[in-house]
Amino acid sequence: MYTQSLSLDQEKQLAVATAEEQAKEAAFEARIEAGDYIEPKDWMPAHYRKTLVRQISQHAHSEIVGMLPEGNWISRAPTLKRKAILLAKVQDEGGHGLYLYAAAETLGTSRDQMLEALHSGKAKYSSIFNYPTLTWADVGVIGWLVDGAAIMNQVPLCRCSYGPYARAMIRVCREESFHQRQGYESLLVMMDKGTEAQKAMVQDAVDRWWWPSIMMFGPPDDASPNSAQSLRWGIKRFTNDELRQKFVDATVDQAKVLGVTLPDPDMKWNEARGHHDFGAIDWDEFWRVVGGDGACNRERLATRVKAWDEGEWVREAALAHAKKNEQQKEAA
Ligand code: BYC
Repeated sequence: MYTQSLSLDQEKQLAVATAEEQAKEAAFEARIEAGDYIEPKDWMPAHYRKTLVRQISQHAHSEIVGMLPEGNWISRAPTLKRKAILLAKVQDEGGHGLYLYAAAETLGTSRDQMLEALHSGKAKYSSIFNYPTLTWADVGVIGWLVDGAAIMNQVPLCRCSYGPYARAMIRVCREESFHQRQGYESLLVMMDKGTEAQKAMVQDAVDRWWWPSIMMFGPPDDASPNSAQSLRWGIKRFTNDELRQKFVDATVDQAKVLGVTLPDPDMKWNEARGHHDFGAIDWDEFWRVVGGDGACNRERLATRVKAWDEGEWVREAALAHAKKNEQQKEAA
């Protein structure tokens, strides 16, 4: 009665379509294998597109939410020089968000859709931005550790197989490296020339930001559902744990030069591994923060939603202006 059978013609068409899909997929895999960049108009598997939209849009959200913890200190920076540096840095982060939204849009998802996902809590952004910035030293430590971790994670993304993302990352990484250095330099000044209270403030900020910074790299490899496929497609070039280890190894000596202690009694050089061993990460805390229950999740999201709502008249005015220009051009 409910026959599902296809006519011979339909079966043939289906077989041809499947064979075509398979050929496209094989050609795509061969290009990935050869290290080619995939460009917006090229054929790509639906899952590759979806993975990129997920990662790039979440990266973009992280940049614009990442403006908030430091933005909190612009009006309280201790000198004109520090204020100018911080303003430039926070502005750069807004710019990074824009390059990244533009890169994600080339995959066919609109900026409005991406922002709706952020505002409704469906899309993630980096866990690190849900911690509060309690003192001026936090601004320096964010530059040193958070931007340092970001660079470690993002330099390999300059070789991501998707062209628009890879190209956006080149500029982002150049700017991130200035961000890292300004943070480290401001901490060096506090540790070299500061009072005992200022030095203690730096150590306290390191104590609070260290563990969240190494959580930024994401869950351990055996609990990272997306890594294997993203590595095969050349979206990611290293695993979460590999990048975390590189970051720990690079940071230990920087902490020594600075004269601060990393708050991990289990941290020690392991000659056999050629790496530093480090203590257990509190993954319950990580998932709690990712799940929306960190110290500042609600505040961060509410700030973004308010900015979006209050910016409505600006978006309307910009669209009306563009329309008027278009009409004037047509009339001329
Ligand atoms: N926070 O399978 P996994 C910056 C999620 S911006 C929240 O390993 P994947 C900066 C992950 O999304 C920093 N969520 O995922 C800005 C996934 O959930 P969904 C942002 C996290 O994608 C301003 C689930 O956990 N950087 O540095 O293979 C000022 C399982 O994870 C986090 C980027 O976005 C986290 N930390 O690897 C200063 C870089 N970690 O999506 C600094 C680009 C994981 O399946 N992104 N999750 O629901 C990446 O490199 C990768 O997406 C990640 C995660 C390494 C972050």
